[in-house]
Amino acid sequence: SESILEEIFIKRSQQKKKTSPLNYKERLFVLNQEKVAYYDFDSDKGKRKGMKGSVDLEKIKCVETVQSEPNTPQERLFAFQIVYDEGPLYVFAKSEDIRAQWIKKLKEMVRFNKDVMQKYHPCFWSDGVWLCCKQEVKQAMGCKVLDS
Ligand code: 4IP
Ligand code: ZN
Repeated sequence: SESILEEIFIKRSQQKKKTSPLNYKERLFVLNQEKVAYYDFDSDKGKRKGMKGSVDLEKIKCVETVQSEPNTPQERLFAFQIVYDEGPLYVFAKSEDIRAQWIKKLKEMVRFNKDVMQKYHPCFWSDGVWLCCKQEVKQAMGCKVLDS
């Protein structure tokens, strides 16, 4: 279906396996009516390459900013999270405005999903711990209430 928003973002690897590396990749993100998908991108030709992953909108439980850590590199200052069954997908926008635009649009589109979260983690899951609440289980209940 037709794309609603497109933007080049940096994303953090989701680390779906215990052995997955922690790294950051520049990807072209495309939001359409069904999903948010990210693609490999040829920056010279300015063209979309293969799809690397996607999240079905109906699976999304929360879309919020993420508090950046001290000494965060400039290109990762404007973080947001797309939370679904697999956990959080961390995405980094180039500006606060672009981040706000995506969060607003995504929130509108997932508002009536089942299992939307009443609580979330405002900081990163990092090295086996939630930096906000220090809980050591990835699935641990969020520590901050969302005013819906
Ligand atoms: C990969 O690292 C990339 O970061 C993947 O991101 C990521 O998949 C992988 O995590 C991670 O292992 P290498 O390229 O060094 O192998 P992308 O798909 O954007 O290329 P995600 O799931 O984040 O898309 P796991 O968790 O899938 O293993
Ligand atoms: Zn927390």
